[in-house]
Amino acid sequence: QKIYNQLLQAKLENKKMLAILLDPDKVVLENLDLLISKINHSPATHIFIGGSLVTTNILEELIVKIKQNCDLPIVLFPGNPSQISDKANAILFLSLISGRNSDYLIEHQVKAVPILKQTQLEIISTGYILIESGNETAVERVSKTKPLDRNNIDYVIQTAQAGEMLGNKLIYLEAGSGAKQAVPLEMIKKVAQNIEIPLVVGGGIVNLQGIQKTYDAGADLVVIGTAFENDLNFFNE
Ligand code: 1GP
Repeated sequence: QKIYNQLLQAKLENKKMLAILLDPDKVVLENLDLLISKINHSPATHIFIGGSLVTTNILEELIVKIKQNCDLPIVLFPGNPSQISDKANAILFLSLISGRNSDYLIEHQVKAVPILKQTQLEIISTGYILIESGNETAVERVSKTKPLDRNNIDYVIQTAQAGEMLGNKLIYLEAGSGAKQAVPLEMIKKVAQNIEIPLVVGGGIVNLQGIQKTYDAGADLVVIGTAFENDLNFFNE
């Protein structure tokens, strides 16, 4: 439980963490050296890898190449059980607890077990909560679930608390990749106040001020995907 223990320790010391999310389908392997050098010069503490339609071949090649030149822990953020590779360090074992599609609540997880049993991956149980963000995001489309109402903070708190009571080790508030609106700061604040486990927030955060505000609201780890993908100098701002 090395990576999770580091997350707990960081939370305890109020050290904020940052994950850069790489979608293997969007990474151009020829540009990987530059990408890795930008990551190494960024404040990132973790690399998350995942996407909606990734094949394992690209995934493994990408992880191996990153590991050659980068020491950050690599955490899988899979859309389905085909996106598991033992080349990574850990996996967010997600259950989409905001949705009512049993495939994403438990079925994919059951199917993933025989694959996971053959790996040494650290498994981090994560309550994944999709929040309405002003546009239909890939998570909503692929999972065929409705995001939670961004104005109904009480229901989101209760969902997060249910995840914690079920044994989730992390709660991830997700607006969706490329979201028009990020998770509301007031919601982050209230959820953070009402759970003990670390809080991950991502989706639609497009500048450094947005990251800072998300931390100030109570997030322990922020995920940045699209903004860095579009501009490798994002962190030089
Ligand atoms: C998506 O939370 C992540 O799963 C990151 O979203 O691409 O909008 O940064 P962005």
